[in-house]
Amino acid sequence: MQVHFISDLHLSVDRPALTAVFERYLAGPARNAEALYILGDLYEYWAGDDDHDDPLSSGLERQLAALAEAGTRIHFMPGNRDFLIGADFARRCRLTILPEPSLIHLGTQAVLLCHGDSLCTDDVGYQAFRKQVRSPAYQEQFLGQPLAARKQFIADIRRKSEAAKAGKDAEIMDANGDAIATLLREHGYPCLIHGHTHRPACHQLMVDGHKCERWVLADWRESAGKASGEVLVWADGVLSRQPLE
Ligand code: LP5
Ligand code: MN
Repeated sequence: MQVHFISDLHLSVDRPALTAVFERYLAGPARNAEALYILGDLYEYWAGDDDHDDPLSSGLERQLAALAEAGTRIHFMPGNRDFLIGADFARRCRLTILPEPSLIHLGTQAVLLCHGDSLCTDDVGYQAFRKQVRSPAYQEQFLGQPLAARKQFIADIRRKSEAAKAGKDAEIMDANGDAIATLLREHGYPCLIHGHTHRPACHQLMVDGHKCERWVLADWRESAGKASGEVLVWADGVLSRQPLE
């Protein structure tokens, strides 16, 4: 029995080789998993569930549904890029949307899942932005606008975000130790799996005398037409990283 974890694919029509890696994964290794957890930023951005008429989205939705049909339960947790993914997308892909954070069990091991951006508490500018765009009232107002206007607005945010990131110290964009400890304490000191920071690692830490592990998922990449990804696989009680091409 296997359980798979992926995040930060940032799929977009501009990265066809990356989409191909994901398609091969869905048709191949993912079929060995009883459950697949997608921990956010599956897409470069998501403007609303009505934004799916391009070949990228419609093809991927069919392939996710085919994986579910073949017996893999698919769970999606929103990232900071695709938190507008909603019930229509979930129905089309035959997946369930998980609240953040979510506590699951792998055998006897409790495992807490989150995207990871909520842990970056030193990034005060981002946390203020996050609070605003995660408000249901703000999202309702945004989703009420025409798709073209939403895409334009997102392009503007992305430009501003890239400019803001260029002026930030790398350290403030990493997960904060106190935020991690608080989250683990609140959930009974489980193992933690998250993405977002693009700093894949397995950290061993002590919280209130409890030994905990924090697995940070790798981001998927495409450069000069060559793409690669990674899946964290739980099998026989052990977590390990498997490269994807
Ligand atoms: O994604 P990544 O890793 O590159 O950067 C993030 C933070 N940036 C973001 C913005 C997204 O990348 C792009 C937007 C995605 C579209 C989602 C749909 C939104 C539609 C509106 C919803 C109702 O998340 C970046 C972090 C970085 O992670 C590391 O943690 O630093 O945060 C920023 O750079 C944000 C800036 O600090 C402040 C905000 C600038 C944008 C201002 C826009 C003003 C409009 C007001 C709307 C609320
Ligand atoms: Mn992210």
